[in-house]
Amino acid sequence: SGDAKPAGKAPVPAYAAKVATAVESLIDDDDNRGPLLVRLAWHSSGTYAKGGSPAGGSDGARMRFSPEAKDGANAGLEKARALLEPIKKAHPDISYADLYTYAGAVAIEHMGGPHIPFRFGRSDFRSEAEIASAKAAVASGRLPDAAQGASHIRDVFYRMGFNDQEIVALSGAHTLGRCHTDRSGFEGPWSFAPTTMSNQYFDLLNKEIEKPGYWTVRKWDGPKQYKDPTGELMMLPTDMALIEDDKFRPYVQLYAKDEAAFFKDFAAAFATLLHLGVDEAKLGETA
Ligand code: CCH
Repeated sequence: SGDAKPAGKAPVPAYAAKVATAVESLIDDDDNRGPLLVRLAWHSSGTYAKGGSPAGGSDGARMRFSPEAKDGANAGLEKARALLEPIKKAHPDISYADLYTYAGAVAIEHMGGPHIPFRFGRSDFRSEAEIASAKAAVASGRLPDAAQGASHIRDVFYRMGFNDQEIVALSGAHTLGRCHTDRSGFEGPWSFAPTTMSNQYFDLLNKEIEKPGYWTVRKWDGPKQYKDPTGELMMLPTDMALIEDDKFRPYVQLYAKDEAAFFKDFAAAFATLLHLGVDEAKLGETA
């Protein structure tokens, strides 16, 4: 018979829209959850090493188990995973690995950002032992250290396969959310609207270029961070590195001027990030 379809990519699963709605209501319930979900998606994916052994990345949802569950860089993300647990219970067919990344994509769009192209198909490890026997355990140290500078940022993101423009675009996620002393040791939000996706982070960094001295080192007991003239906002040393570095700085200036360019570049780079290390053959159609 002539109507057999060639084997192709799996269609977007039927649960996708319901999961998206459930994630959106989590964000609407409590303003602080969207940024936390974006951080979960990023830390799930950001362990990737091009050509690395283990490769890392979001496939497998290893953050539920040691060593990633205990990585200090992931402090606070147990809260994000707990928030998503009822959604996993209600939609058991979605893998944790898809859920942890998809929730971040949904959160970006629901907070006013661009649509993030997303493909389902990741699978889950079921235990620490299974991760160990697959030699897939990723030791701590692959996620960036906020106390460092441009060369460290390049080491980490080049390892994932990103270029300078993509590094700056991805960093714009810091418009969202805040630092917590009991998680990272740093304190405060980067922007005045931390639950709205915008280019405000770049606008605030650009103020330093236009008026040097806008950001100053905060005098306090905690780790080195910067404060703005209002004293309400903060920047990390890695954020300031984006304007100190000659190759990063032009992208900060571009995105400060042009939010549409930021959204377009962010959507592309964040989509790439969420799919790093996932076998192309496992991934379905783009949602
Ligand atoms: Fe980030 N980030 N991030 N970040 N991050 C923190 C919080 C968020 C670094 C350090 C920190 C990205 C890149 C970097 C988010 C998204 C992204 C915190 C505070 C630190 C420290 C954690 C706490 O205390 O709760 C460093 C260093 C880099 C790169 O060099 C990238 C890339 C993304 C996403 C695309 C989001 C969102 C948050 C807010 C989380 C919240 O709970 O509000």
